[in-house]
Amino acid sequence: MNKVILIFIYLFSSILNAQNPLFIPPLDTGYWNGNVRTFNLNMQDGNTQFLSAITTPTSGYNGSYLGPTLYIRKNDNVELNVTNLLNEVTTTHWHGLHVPANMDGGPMGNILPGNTWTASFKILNQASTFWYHPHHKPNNWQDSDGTGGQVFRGLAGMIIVEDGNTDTLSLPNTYGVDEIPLIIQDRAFGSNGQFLEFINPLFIGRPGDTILVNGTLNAELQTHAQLIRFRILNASNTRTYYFGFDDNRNFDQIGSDGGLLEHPVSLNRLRLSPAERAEIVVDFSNDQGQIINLMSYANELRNILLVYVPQLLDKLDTTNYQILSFNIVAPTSNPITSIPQNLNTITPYIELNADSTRTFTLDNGPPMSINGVSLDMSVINEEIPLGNLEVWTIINSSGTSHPFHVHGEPFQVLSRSDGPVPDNEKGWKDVVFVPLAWPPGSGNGWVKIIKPFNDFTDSIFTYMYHCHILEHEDAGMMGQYIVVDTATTVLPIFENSINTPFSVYPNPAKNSIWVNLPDEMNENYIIEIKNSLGQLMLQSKRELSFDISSFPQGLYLISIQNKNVKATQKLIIQ
Ligand SMILES: [Cu+2]
Repeated sequence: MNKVILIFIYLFSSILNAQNPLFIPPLDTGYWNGNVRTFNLNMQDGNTQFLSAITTPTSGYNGSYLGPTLYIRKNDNVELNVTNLLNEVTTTHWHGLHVPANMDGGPMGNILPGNTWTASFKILNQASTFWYHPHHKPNNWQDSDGTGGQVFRGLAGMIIVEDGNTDTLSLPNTYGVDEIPLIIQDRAFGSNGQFLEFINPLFIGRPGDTILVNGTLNAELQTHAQLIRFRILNASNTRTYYFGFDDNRNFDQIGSDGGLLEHPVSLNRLRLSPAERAEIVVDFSNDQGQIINLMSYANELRNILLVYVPQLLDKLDTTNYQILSFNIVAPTSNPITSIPQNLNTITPYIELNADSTRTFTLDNGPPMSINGVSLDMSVINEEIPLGNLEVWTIINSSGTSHPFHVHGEPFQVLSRSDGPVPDNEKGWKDVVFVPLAWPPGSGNGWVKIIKPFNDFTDSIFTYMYHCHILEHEDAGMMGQYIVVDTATTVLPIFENSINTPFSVYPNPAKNSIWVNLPDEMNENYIIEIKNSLGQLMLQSKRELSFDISSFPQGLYLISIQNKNVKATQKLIIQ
């Protein structure tokens, strides 16, 4: 009897520890529609087998979990048709790409169930690793239709941009062979195979106790005894990793979020907080026949993640653990044998040349906030003149560290409270780890960044800045900015002020609105309400009060028109 139980336990634990071949997301180079590189992405629900003999309800792009890796080249004109086959409102944001605000897919870019949103833009970014994921604002951070809930279910994918520079550099670049995407996530599983979202109820986050790489549990990659390039994306909701190899070998970091570094930087540890990316090259050429493990040396990092409430630290914060195992086999026939020492030219911005400085103070609240206010979709927090170069100081007044992300162009890191800017951070970034004060009680942690605001203006559609712990962003640690051309933009027509020719009450609204017209427009008017995608939601020639209770939350434009006047303003539906 005991023997039977022992055998059963042995079988069960060997199933749990069995290595599964690392899944490589398919590379999608799109199709050409004229001179436009076109992609179709369906956001859909499904079931995914992570565990043996049991499936997990999940969501993905063009599949049940994660999505294809999109391959794009700088200067391409791209069109991405994103169809929402989910049963809830969502958006898709192109994380790190510098695109017009109305193509950015932030919380204003709602895609209703059954609808397709077409994002079209030209790729201005230089070669790097980017990603795409939903960016929908929930009512409450725990709601499943928020960014945190939707990404946790599996909605995320990688974007690779290449350019003329990477064409000339002799770097490993055969996708799936010597160039491997690694999408790192933590999840937890319930007894029916379902994802468990809140295993640490003390924490505003969705931490897991199990690592998935490209959606593979206990992943093993059979790879070659040569230089292998990894594009690492931390697509976890909450968790920061401290990568290293179990033989403590050095590796070269060649790229950060927004581009290649100037020169390879040799490291044996790499910290990556949520949404950060790193390209590294590892030399396996002397390792044929060996097993090498990629680890997270999280226990070495614990003191800088959070200090004031030790109960918040979980198993994956306080132990070192395996991320992925490499089984090294023979090299390919023509391997890359060395990497160039000059990878990119990065001209540092000069702090003294900044047009403006701003500070952003992150606070855990409650409620979570930036500069004392939680996200309010009806408030534009910052108005930035087109062409500005700005120094932003991100101050962390809380007891936990936060990865801070700014939409739009990438930025450079000028200085940080926890020491000199490390060499692997002296490149293009769009997420920066803002440490807590260390040692505790020594004031605030902070990071100073410098960022340009070029190319696109929009007085209605906003860009976001926020903590990229997705639950912090969903809980309100997020703000909105617009970029305005001060020479040409006439803002008042879109503002709710006494100068506008009509008013809407209440605004923001929940169930119904009333429109007050000026005298000169009392006859023969048309009122229209369009959603943020420009779709007509309502048109009326007579009424002045409207039931809007069925409209999804978000930003709308309400306009009134007669033969002489047309006026438009924002309407926020909560
Ligand atoms: Cu945060």
